[in-house]
Amino acid sequence: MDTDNPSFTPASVGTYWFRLAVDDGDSGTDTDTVAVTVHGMSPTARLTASSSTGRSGSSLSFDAGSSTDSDGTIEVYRFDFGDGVNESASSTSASHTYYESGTYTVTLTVMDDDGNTSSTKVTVRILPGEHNFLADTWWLIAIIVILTANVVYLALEWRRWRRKATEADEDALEEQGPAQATRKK
Ligand SMILES: [Ca+2]
Repeated sequence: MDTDNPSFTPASVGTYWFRLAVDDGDSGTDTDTVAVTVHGMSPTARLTASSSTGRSGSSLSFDAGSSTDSDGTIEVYRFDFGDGVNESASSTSASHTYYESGTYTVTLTVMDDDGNTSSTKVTVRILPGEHNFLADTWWLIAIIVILTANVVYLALEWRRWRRKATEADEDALEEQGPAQATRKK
């Protein structure tokens, strides 16, 4: 190549040797050699969570399917869920259940067929597990219902007893004579 600034586009991964030879046209020559290792293009990791928030005890799913490698293929998807659990797979998705509330950083690392890696992160917030009001408080509701039924029963009994007592009083007064009954009333 007869130029000061030659360029070369490697077609594949590997080590390339470049040799420079100079000649001053007057029997003066020299050469130099340089090695260049071509690693290939790094992949691009892309990660999405099915939801940015979740409940403890419920599963969240993660999708790495839009990750790319411009000059090859992605061989390994490694999901680190941020709670000490991770999994490596050739599948582009993973699901995970968190058992404690908090904020977790999920890291996806992808590796291409040349061994190049790339990472990305998403953050998910885990809230305490969902509580069912009736399931949690049925015993309290039962006590309130029983107490209320008792109070209503006692109130009705007391009214019936009062009515009976009043009727008995009236009967007693009528026996004593209408004059006295009128006066008492
Ligand atoms: Ca690549």
